[in-house]
Amino acid sequence: DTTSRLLITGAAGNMGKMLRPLLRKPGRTLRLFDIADITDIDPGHEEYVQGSVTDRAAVAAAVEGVDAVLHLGGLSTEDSWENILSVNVDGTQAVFEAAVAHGVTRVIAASSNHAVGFWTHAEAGGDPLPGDVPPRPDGFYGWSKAAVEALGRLYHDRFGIDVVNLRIGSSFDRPPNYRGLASWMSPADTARLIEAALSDSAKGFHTVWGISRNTRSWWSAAEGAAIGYEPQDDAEVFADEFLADHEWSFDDPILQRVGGAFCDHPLGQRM
Ligand code: 15L
Repeated sequence: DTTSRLLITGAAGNMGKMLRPLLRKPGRTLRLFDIADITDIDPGHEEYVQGSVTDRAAVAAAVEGVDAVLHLGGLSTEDSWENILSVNVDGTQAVFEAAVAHGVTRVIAASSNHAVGFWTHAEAGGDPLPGDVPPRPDGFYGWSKAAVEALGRLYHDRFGIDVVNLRIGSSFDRPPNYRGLASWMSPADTARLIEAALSDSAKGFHTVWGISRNTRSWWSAAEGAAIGYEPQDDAEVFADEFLADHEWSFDDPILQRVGGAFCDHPLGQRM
């Protein structure tokens, strides 16, 4: 890929922190955008623009002059309807609007498994759950991610920009809980997925699951493979640890639904 300047929104968040060292490469500058302070900039490879996705002028300034945007900025779990609308929906629309205004032709948007959280293992019928199942959000947060995916579709169809929606499972250093044996995406695989999403194979419009090659995954790998994503890690290496006090069964309400416990969390209540 020829991305010489990549904007990362939400660069001070969990994923941003994890990804900065992994996305650094010769000839590429990471422009980091976040409302929070970032004090450990690597001046040879990084620039820092402070601001909020809810500030359109700040978003426009951050987008100007980049080749691609990795949009991670937003609320990452359930929150009030007002906050979700302003940060995740308005915030994402501001990013797309700025991309069009400044001729940026690629946006990679962080969506989430919670956009389709109420799909069940039984409904997948023994097949991997495809990337194109209709939205079934499991809360206001998941609903905003379905809205983000649809905004990407709109900006792709209207303006022809390349859009990759990453329907992320659990992107952390290690699986956060036993559900993570299915939903985990390792840091190295997360970086691999983003490199694939920046590559020529990802031109057009794509919605891909963001997971590692987990033995227990039941979400489709096909959409990722189509853009050249080849995951290398498997959460199974953590199985002994997590299955010491849990039996693995798709009758378990946490495991039977894509969104797990999010499906039972009170709507609009901050997690
Ligand atoms: C998400 O969308 C959240 O941002 C993250 O914190 C995890 O909870 C993840 O989903 C998950 O489902 O594990």
